[in-house]
Amino acid sequence: MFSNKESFKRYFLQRLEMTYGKTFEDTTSSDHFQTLGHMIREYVSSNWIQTNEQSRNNNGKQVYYLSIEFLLGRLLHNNLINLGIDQVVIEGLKDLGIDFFEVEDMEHDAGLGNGGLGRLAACFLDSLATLDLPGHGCGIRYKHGLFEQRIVDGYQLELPEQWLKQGQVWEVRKEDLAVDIYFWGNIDMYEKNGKLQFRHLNAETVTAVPHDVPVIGYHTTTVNTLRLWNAEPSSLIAKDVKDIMRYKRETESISGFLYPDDSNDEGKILRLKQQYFLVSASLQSIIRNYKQQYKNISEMHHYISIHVNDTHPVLAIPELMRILMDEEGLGWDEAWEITTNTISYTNHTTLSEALEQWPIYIFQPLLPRIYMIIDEINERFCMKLWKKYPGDFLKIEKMAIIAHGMIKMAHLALVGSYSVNGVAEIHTEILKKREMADFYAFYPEKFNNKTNGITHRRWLIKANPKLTNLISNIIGDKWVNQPESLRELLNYQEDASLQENLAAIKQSNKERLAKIIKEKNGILVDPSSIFDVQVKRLHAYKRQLLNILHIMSLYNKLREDPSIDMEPRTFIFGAKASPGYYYAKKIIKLINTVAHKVNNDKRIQNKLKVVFIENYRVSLAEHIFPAADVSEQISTASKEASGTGNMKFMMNGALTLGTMDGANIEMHELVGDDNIFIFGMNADQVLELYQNGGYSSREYFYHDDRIHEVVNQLKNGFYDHPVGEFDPIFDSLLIENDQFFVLKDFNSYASIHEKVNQAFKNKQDWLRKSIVNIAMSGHFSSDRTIKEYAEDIWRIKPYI
Ligand code: CR6
Repeated sequence: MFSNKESFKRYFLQRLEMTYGKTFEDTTSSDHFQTLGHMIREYVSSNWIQTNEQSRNNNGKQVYYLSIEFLLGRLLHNNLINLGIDQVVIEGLKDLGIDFFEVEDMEHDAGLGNGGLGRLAACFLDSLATLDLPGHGCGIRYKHGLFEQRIVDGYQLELPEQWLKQGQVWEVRKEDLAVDIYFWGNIDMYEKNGKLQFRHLNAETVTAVPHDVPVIGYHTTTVNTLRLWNAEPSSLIAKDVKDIMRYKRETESISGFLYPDDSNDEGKILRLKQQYFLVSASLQSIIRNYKQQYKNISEMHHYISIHVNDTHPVLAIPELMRILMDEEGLGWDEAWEITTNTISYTNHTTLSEALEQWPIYIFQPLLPRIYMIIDEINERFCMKLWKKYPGDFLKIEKMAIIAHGMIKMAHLALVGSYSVNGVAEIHTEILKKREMADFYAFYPEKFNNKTNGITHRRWLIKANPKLTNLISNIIGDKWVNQPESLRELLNYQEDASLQENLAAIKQSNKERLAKIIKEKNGILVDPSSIFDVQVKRLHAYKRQLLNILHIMSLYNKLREDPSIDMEPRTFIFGAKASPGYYYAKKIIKLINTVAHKVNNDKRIQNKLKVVFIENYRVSLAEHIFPAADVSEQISTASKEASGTGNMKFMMNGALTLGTMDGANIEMHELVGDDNIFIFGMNADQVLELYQNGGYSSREYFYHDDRIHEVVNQLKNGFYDHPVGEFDPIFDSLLIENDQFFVLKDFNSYASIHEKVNQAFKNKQDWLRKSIVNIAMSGHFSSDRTIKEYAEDIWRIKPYI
């Protein structure tokens, strides 16, 4: 049906009429989207079946990637590109008078994630399928994804997200593969044939129903599966209607909404329920599949790898133990051998507030059998520690999985897995040397680094088709399958016609974004100004505050002398703050307050504009990255584990202005000093300051006029804000001694901005720098990352 334009048009019209029973003229964009989506699903179904068959027949190892988040965004256009039928469809629709991009707009983003961690999982799925690797995702089908952000009077408001409202074209509900999950109740121990047995009594049962989404590889026949679990009531006999209603409500709330936290531990019982729900449903289904194919459960780890994305799915360790012992009848030692050769774990942060811990008093009643198993794992681990460090109570207490009434999920992950990786070189080093130093000494062989990556198919080929064509015209299209060969562009960095074409493409991408800003914000921005962009979650450590304070100081300078030498600048922000994160929401209000004044000040001759784009999400990001000149990656060094937005900007030719943090360090190493703008303290300096003290933010406040002025403006109503509005920000800087060194890094930040200002004047050299960045960005394709996971951690091979 997609072999050529004519056949596509015929099928499309036929399907449209059959489904909606109205004439073509009466159909809507939404009808077009639904029809196209269903056609694609049908089109891939034979490859989907075939991929499943392949994995059943070739006795190869499979990996299951367990993640509490998959931030997929939209799938239509990506699926078309991966299937190689995008042109047929776009042209075919055009013949029918339909604008494909209007149809694309009908798709709701699947926002089943907060930020980097969830988007990483989505990029990984794309790379796994494209590389023909047997790797599948397991997640939760949240009814409401990440909240929709509205900005009203400068403040963030949150609305429930409704991606499922019009149904989901991509998913297939598989009721026959549902499994039951047990919460609460008590464990009955009894003896049978001289063996201790465990039985879960009086449990509350929840049924997990899988909804499978095809994951389509790029120009290949591989179609892997993302299995999203929906929580539903099981056929329970309840006493009265009220009871049934309560049970139904509580059950459905398990997959009701995604927790809107990023880098933060959310200690809620519902969150724990979600975690166990995901893990138990996934493991039951993985083992059921395994047993259909192989007889011997003792060899499971040769055929299956289970990856836990951060600690949220770490209960996979005790759950696998439970199944192997209680259901498959293995003894502890054998079950432990299998488990610790099956599970691998990625750590995504060193922020201590993000390290999950559960109080026993909450955990034990909810998951009684799982608690018993964790307790036993802890006992045995502590015994080993005792052997190695006899008498060192302090160390054992520090490393124990259970201590002071709390269960430490990261410790459980470290003990129960065979591989532990960080997500950028510096991050892994910090884990080894600092945060997890004791564990590194005990299990040095488990630790390894896997620097994050992004799929260049979505973030370059889809998001920036003009740049894609330009690159292929210069170096051919080998880079599409081997992104590292983008390096060949280095030979053309001085090429005047490439530079010119690149400039024209950037310009047109900026015009497209300017149009969006006009429509959404009613602000006119100049597409020839420098687009300086910071888009990411709002968090103190990411230092959006540093950015806005610097903008305030630029504004002060301009007010004094509007004729100063300054390239016109448009500062663009996009960020959601966790609804309960009061401080982060104040920063959003500050950005909008500054924007309001600056954008309406005629005296500064449009040299400065500030825009906060509402409801930042994947589909918007696809318009933002290609339009950026400058990428702000300004976290306090040591705090950002990797970052992945930094890679998307780089791939689209923006120049990075950043600290030596996360993957910025590897970007710097690849492009060299001349092609990146680095500022501020490095991680060692920051960590040293945390450890030994000696920083006083007030000194910077009192001794630096520029800092003094902007910080005072938070208090003195300069921005026409209500009294006290920004006190929490003021206090964080001066009373709480500026935990993220905003004031300390301020001058260095302002200087590097001045350097950017000068560099932008030299158009040719700027474009050369931009080419170098694109050329070196292939290293950050998630294909590279996934190959490393596949070879070093999972030991899986392609199907074909
Ligand atoms: N917030 C890190 O902070 C990293 C991603 C993906 C994060 C970020 O630096 O790029 O994971 N960590 O590895 C967590 O979510 C815990 C993130 O997205």
